[in-house]
Amino acid sequence: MILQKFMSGTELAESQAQTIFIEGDMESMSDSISKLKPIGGIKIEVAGQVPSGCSTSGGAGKSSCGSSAGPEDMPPEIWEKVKNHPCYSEEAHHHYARMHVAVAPACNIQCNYCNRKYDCSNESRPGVVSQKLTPDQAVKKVLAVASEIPQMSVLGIAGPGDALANPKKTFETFRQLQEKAPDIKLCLSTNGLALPDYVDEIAKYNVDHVTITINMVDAEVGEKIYPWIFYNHKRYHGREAAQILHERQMLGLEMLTARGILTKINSVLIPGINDKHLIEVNREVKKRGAFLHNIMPLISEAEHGTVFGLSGQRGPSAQELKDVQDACMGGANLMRHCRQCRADAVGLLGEDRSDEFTIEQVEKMDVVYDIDKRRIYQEKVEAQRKAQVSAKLAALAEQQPDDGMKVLVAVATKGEGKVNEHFGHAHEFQIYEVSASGTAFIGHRRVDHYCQGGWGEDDALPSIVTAINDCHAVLVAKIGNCPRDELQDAGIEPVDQYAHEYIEKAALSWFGDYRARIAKGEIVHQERGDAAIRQGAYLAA
Ligand code: CLF
Ligand code: SF4
Repeated sequence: MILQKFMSGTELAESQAQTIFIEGDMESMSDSISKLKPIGGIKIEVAGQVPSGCSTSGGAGKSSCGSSAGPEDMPPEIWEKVKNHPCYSEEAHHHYARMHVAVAPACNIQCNYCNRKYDCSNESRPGVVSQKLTPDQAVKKVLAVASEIPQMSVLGIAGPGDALANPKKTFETFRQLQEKAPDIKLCLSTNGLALPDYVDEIAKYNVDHVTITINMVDAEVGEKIYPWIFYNHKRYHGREAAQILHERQMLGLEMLTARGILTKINSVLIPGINDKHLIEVNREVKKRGAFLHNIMPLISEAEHGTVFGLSGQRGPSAQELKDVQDACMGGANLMRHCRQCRADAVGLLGEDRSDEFTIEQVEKMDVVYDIDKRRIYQEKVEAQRKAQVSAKLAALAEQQPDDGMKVLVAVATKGEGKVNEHFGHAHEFQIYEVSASGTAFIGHRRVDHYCQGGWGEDDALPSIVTAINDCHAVLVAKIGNCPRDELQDAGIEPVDQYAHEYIEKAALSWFGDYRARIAKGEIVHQERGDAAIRQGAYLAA
């Protein structure tokens, strides 16, 4: 069956078409999910239960907001599932890596923010292209990566089309991996159209984590996002297409919840189309047992050839994204550390080591999958995590009473939860909201490298300042004099005295010092402005 791609209102040439494979009542809610306790004041609901509303007021100050929850916030069996999943646990994302294998090229719907010359934009930034693999190649690659990167804990299938529009390849990959690498968690991402047909198979292969992209719960909104779907051998358009997609997404979510499979909902924030509507989406998915809600910015450029890119539909600013996320606090738990990975991503979130594992390189590798070596390494990671939490609690104990002040700080890190990256080497900054009551991860900002092989790239500096313009300080392992001066001129304090310390401890220590300087009259606190989310294709550093 041939499904053509859609681009700017016209069908693309048959030669660019993709082959698709389309095959194919609520049970009682699973014990595990219905037993979830409130997380940071947020209660996870299941269908049929009355929402309890929000008892929190915002991100900062809550150590266990959303996906940053810890073992004390949930039943042990849920913690076991999320504790080393870098997407389902914000804390884990500093320490554990994921990888994707691009075995799923076809798709069964069209989104206006997608041009499928590139990867599925539901998990990826637009404009990136992954190397497609057969299931056998994919399995070999997973074993190779897991041997080289022992903290690689999750294998996800996230395109480059839709995992469930390619069920044979997706499930054959999972089947082999379940046998050959039983310690690796399996994860998939889907638009949800085919989901109800495959829930049994998802459960059969112990896929514990499923992401569904849900951008609307109202077909009137949906018809502005989805021009068509292909369902039951027929193409549907407009509102009818959006209505079918919506019903299938809700059914699929309910079926997964009933089986105790953790679900994450991805929503692309499209200003003017679904920005206000996402609160409703958040409420509806929470009712149906979603574990996490990941609200991602639309990235839209004409060069991507998407309907939105060509029509000039813009993405949100950093403040607009944060405002929508904050407005959803009290609903389904929020994920804020998504990196919109490519369909063949490898490594920690925010780093991309896919270039080290092309299929040509993997074919030449002598792979020895040593499960004990991986376990020993991961035990060291757990010790490091505990030290990170202890350091944060100690820094919190030293704070003066909370006077309501909250500021953002940018952090340069290359993992392990530490301030351990040079300013000039950072290709992203992690953003934390800090108050005397705590720290909250609120997002990341991609930037161009400042350092280009030994010298500073002055052209990159204005774009870095724009990306972190809402921050009061930037915490780095090291920084040169030139960028230091320019950051200070822009009102952003460069801070390197907490090099190689844990991030939360460093941020809290700087914040305590900042307030002390204000109290002494050495500086005056000023509000910061908005920041820009970088558009355009991601180029691996
Ligand atoms: Fe991949 Fe997605 Fe699984 Fe994670 S990614 S299939 S849940 S293993 Fe993670 Fe990447 Fe964001 Fe996805 S950061 S795009 S949320
Ligand atoms: Fe593109 Fe993914 Fe939407 Fe399919 S589901 S059209 S691959 S963004």
